[in-house]
Amino acid sequence: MSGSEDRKLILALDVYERERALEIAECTADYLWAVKVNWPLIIGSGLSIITELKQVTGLPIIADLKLADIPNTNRLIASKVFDAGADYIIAHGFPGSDSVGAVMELGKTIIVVEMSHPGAKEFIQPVTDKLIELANELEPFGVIAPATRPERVSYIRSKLKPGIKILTPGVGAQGGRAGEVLKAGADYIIVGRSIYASENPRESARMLYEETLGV
Ligand code: FNU
Repeated sequence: MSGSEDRKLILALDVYERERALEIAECTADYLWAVKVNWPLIIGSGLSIITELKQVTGLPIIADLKLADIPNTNRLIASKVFDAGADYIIAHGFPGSDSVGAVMELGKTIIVVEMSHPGAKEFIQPVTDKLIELANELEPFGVIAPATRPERVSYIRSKLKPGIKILTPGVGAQGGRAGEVLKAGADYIIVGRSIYASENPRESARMLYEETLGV
C-alpha cells in the first residue's frame, strides 16, 4: 500500500447516516486519497460530519457543494465549510469568476468544467471551453471532468494548464472505468455507489485502488 499522497481514489460518501458514513470511511481509508462529502450526508448528519471524518480517517475532505451563487453567498457558505475542516470545496464555474474567486480567497477550490451525467451535454458541455479558460485564469487546485467520457477528459487535459488537477466522477455506477479515465489524463477518480453500496466496501475500495496502480 502506498502513502496516501500517491493514491488516486476519492470516496464519494453519499449516505445519510452518521454512523454508517464513519464506518465506511474508516474501513476504506487505507485505499483513499480523500473523502468527498455531498449534500445527502451534510443534510443527514450535519456539518460536523466533516470534522469527524477528518479525525477518523486523517484524510483530506472535499466538500462537494457545487456552489453556484453570488460572491457574497458563496463566501458565507464556504467560510463555514472551511471552518468545519473541509480541505477543498467544489464550486460551479458558470456563475462567473467573481463567484468562484470568492471561494478561492478562502481555501482550495475545485471548479466543475463538465459533468458526468447525460444531461451535461445540454448546457454544460457547450461552455466547457469557457470554463477551462476560467480555470486557467484562476488556477484552482483542480477541475471536475466526466469519467463517463474519457475522450472529453483527454480534451480537457490538453487545454488545461499543467499543474491543475483533474478529478473525475462517474466511475462504476455511471459506467466509467478507472484505468481508462486515468490513462486519458485524470489525476483522481471519484467513486461512490460502487464502494459504499457494495457488500464489502473495503474490498471494493481495495480492488479500485489496485486498478489505479501503475496507470
Ligand atoms: P457515484 N458528481 C458526479 N458527476 O457524479 N460532483 C459530476 O459531474 C459531478 C459530481 C458526484 O455515481 C455525485 O454527486 F460534478 O455513486 C456523487 O457524489 O459513483 C459522486 O460524484 C458520484 O457518485
